[in-house]
Amino acid sequence: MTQQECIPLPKPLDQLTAQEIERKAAIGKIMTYTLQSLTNTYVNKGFEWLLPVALSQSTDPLWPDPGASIEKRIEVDIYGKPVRTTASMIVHKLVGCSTVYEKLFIVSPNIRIEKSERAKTGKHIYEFTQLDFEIQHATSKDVFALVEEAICTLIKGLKADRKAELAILGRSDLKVPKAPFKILDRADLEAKYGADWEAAMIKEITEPVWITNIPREFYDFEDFATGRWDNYDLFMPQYGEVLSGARREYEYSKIYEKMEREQVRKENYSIILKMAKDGRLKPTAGAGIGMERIVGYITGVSHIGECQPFPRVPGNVQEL
Ligand code: ASN
Repeated sequence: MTQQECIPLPKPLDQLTAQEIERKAAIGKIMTYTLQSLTNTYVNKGFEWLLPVALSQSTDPLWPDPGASIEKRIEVDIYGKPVRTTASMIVHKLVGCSTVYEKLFIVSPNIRIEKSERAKTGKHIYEFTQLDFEIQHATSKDVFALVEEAICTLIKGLKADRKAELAILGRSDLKVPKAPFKILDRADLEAKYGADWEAAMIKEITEPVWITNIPREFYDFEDFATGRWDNYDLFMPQYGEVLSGARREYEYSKIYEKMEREQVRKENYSIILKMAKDGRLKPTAGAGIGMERIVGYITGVSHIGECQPFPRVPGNVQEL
């Protein structure tokens, strides 16, 4: 059996032993501290904190995305109209940031019914929460600087204020990263390590790194002249991805062309298309920090479902 196949799956609350309750409580305290520290950083920088939605006609297509493995999309009728459960609030972010809220964030539940075999990765859950933010007229560099500050402040704070919990979790050696983080190009990594570049790169790095230029959904900015994508993922050493985001497309002709190319259903994105056509979609940049992923990194759990009070492990449906 490989190491991945023997990852112990997170248990429901009522089945935890006394020792497991102590660990779960320590993870809970780290999650609370993380939510407070990250949201403080954004609020203090003038971001508006929007409430999330669960059902919309338009949600993230999650396509084409080399990392996606969605088994089922949830669509129901309400009031005679089809709505989908939120896969991410990217569309809401683009519309909100182009109209009322120049800098915004949402602590948003995302439902992605991952294939059952993804239970083994320890990094996938079928409902997760992201701190999803967007900034008008921002560049990728602006996003890098903001996230680096938010993460370094968080880890520094945890090391000072949550020593006991980090000790319970065997994470007293957690390192405060050194900003600015390195920026690497996905194409270079692919050339160096091949298709499985992620796994190889994670093992080698000792500090967080930004990976740019990843072909994916229509809303991430692609330079049609060079084929380069102005988007990014943040990877933590010995762990993996904790954030993804981009500078965004805002020109009608490019968005239209990409939707055609990728066969995205245009009728689900009519607000985006209309606003872009009218010149009302603004250039923005943003990203989403996976809360269970970042807390999973900090706490060193073997499955990120352990960071959820009610674990959402692919293939495992519990009473709560
Ligand atoms: N939150 C991501 C972003 O801002 C989108 C996603 O979760 N698919 O680009």
